[in-house]
Amino acid sequence: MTSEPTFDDSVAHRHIDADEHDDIYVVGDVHGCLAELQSLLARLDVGDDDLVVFVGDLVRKGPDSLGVLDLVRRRPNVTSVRGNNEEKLLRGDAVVQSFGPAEREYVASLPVAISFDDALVVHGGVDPRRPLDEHSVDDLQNMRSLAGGSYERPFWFEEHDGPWQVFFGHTVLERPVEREWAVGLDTGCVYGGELTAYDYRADELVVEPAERTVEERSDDSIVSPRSSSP
Ligand SMILES: [Mn+2]
Repeated sequence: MTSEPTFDDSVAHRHIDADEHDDIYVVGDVHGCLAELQSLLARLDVGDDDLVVFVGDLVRKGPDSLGVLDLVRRRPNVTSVRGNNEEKLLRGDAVVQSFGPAEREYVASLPVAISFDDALVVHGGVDPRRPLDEHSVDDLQNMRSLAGGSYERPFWFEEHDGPWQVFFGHTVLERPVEREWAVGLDTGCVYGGELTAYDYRADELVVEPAERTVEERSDDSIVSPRSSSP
């Protein structure tokens, strides 16, 4: 598939021409873990012609939301989709004390979906039972279980079979999800796991271990991916 994905009018979408970039990296939930993000970006050796796309949840829970946001918004070739934690800020359901109007304006400017080639980056995921243009902002930011309960299997990424290769965060994973049509990158850095990037051109994962555990998370809300279907 070469055409751009189409969305409901309420969903802000940005399409990026992959040909304008050399390396492309997609990075999992950062949640204010600035030190790990700096280490990861140094390892990736991101240049001006490369592209870095975050799956959202740059902020909240971790030690330095402001530092992470500053790093991302300063560079034109670094961008992010809006996660449910950014959405909470915009809706007034959460506050980051260090944020002023400029930070809030930047968060509001972030799209809910970013696409390039056949890749689609959203925070939560897509519902394979419905066409893409029938997804709300909430759907794309919070998608997880297809069974109703938050952590009840099957998860959407176990059923999704294209045509978009979806990169996502939101669901904290024991290890990254690497399936043909779904790549899950939230390996719980803020919970003492790792910060994970996917190198799109090389088709490989780059993993930065957490320096410390900032928040505790119960094991039943950390998902262990099943081995991929053939
Ligand atoms: Mn998150």
